[in-house]
Amino acid sequence: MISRREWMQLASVSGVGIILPSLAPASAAPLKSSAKVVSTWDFGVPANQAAWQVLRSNGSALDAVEQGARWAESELCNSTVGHCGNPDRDGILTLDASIMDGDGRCGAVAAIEDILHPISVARRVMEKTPHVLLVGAGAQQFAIEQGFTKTPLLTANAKKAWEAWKKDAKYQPRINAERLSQAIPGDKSNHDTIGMLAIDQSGKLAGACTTSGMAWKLRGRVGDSPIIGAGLYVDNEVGAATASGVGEEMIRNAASFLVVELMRQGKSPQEACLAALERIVSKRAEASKHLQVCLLAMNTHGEVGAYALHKGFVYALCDHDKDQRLLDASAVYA
Ligand code: SD4
Repeated sequence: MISRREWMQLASVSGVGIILPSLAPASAAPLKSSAKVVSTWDFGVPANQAAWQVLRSNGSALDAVEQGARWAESELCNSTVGHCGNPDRDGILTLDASIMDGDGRCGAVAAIEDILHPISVARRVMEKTPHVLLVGAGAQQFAIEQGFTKTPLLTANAKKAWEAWKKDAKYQPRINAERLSQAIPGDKSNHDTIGMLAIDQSGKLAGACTTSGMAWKLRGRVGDSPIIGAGLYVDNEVGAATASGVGEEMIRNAASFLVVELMRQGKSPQEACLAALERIVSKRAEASKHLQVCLLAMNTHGEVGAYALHKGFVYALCDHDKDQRLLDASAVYA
């Protein structure tokens, strides 16, 4: 197993289409059809690997994206996804997640505290309740009822970063702050969410999205990631889309739903992502120059496309045992 550090070193080479090592066990049975998993950012590579283990053993896309997202929530330690995430401006770490099956079922949790795997709670919301979205204390109560353990998650580093930030607390989202090579304590590292889309061997789609949201957000702020249609949307008849970046823009424009609807009208995933970004720009042209929005889409044929407002968005693709790639997305403001 390649360590996260090694993946990140590969990623930092940052070329188009870096081919990464084979995932196939020597005795693996051939795949029946073209399963595929894609996800946002460079940590998508190892997260895809977790999802791929499910897809290649003929598991469902839904199980695959849950496993991929779980990897990011607990195995990754960065400031914007899962247990190492930076807290809100009151020093409290809150997590957002959603999951959606291509048949239209979906579940989500927002602003949940001290639960390691919000994506699995989101799945329980989908499967065990008549609801779609649970928030805050209610989401945590439901998780505990479902057997999840309450675990204090805020790390010492995240607390230190928050204390440093408080000294000059001006909340200012930054473009691609997560791509800075060095993490500066108190830096406003605001973007980084894993959005993952998969198609399984039977051609069914699913998606997952999980994040700690924006560092130093107002207490109670919910981003796009747990909002079905904003941070994630999946339809077995058309395709799937997910998002990363400043969530308010995705919510304002129902961005993931918009991408899927544009694909339904005949656009390729890439064209649909671009057209959705053009809509975002047309609504808030000035703000769009300073905010990052990243869209990733896949259609039912397994075609993948991505686009961002600004340069720096990379996504990971795994489509058969010998082909893991990290790709640079095109940008509106190149
Ligand atoms: C949010 N979209 O909470 C998330 C943050 C993010 O890359 O994606 N960062 O707004």
